[in-house]
Amino acid sequence: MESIKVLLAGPVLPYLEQELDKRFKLLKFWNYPDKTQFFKDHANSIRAIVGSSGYGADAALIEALPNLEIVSSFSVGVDKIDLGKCKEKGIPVTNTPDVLTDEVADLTIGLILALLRRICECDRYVRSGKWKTGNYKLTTKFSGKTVGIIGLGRIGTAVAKRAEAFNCSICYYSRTEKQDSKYKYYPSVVELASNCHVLIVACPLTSETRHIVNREVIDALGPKGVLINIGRGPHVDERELVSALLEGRVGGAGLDVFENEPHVPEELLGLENVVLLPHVGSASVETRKAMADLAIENLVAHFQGKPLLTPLF
Ligand code: 8YV
Repeated sequence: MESIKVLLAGPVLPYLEQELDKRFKLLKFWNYPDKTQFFKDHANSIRAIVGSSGYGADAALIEALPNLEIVSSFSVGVDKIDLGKCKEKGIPVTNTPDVLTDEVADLTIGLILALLRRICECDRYVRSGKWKTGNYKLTTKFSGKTVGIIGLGRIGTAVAKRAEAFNCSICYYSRTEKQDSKYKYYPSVVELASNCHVLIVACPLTSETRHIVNREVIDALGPKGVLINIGRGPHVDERELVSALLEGRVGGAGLDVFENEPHVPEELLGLENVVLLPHVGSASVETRKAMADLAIENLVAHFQGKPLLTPLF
């Protein structure tokens, strides 16, 4: 397999880069600034692309590689891959579901608690020495609140289970009602937002879910509600969220993802009712290793002519 050319779309976990490099002829796309020359030298011989949540394969890249056989993503979200183009060309796409579900769900609960109980703010209060002279602010209870989840897939369901342990009532929005779910279904995101305290975005990013949290949804959530985004930045109309936070039209936000990562709107940096994380939902040693191994195993299976472990198609 050492002679099979695999294109790594962008920098990823060093472990994944090393392990790919051991097994394949790995080409790191960002190491070739002269793309014209790169395509002249390698376009006909690249057989696989490895992508991630940050770097994928758009239609132009897929078209440029006539012998591309597979795209393996080191992420569960595949919004950076042109799935339509892959389907059209019969190129299978794999991702890393399940192995990161617990990690992302755990972080979601952490983000809710950090926001409502002001954990980060309290930490800053102690570090700055203010505890010796001042009074800390009271916070908001999480247990027993109503949690609304946009997208009741693997991650949404894992978050729901955890929130149940906090005696929360759970409701959700998804395109269709889940017949086997015990949670309350709302057929619109606005209705969901009007009926919950904590609104969580946990659906895949597609053209239909882009800006699924818009001004109307944010206003429906209101000053007593908080938004948690562990999906993708573009799920939320960030300009509208920033205005709502500045104007006090929404209670707060816990954000692991942003529209233009790693750029975070300047206005958010000064607010105490937000918790801002650098897209770390899956970022534990254990989980990132499991994701990397799965991304590699999918490639190995493909080149050994075996069934793919986690194919999208
Ligand atoms: C990324 C993620 O994979 O799985 C996803 O969709 O967003 C993350 O787990 C991770 O940031 C590496 O790109």
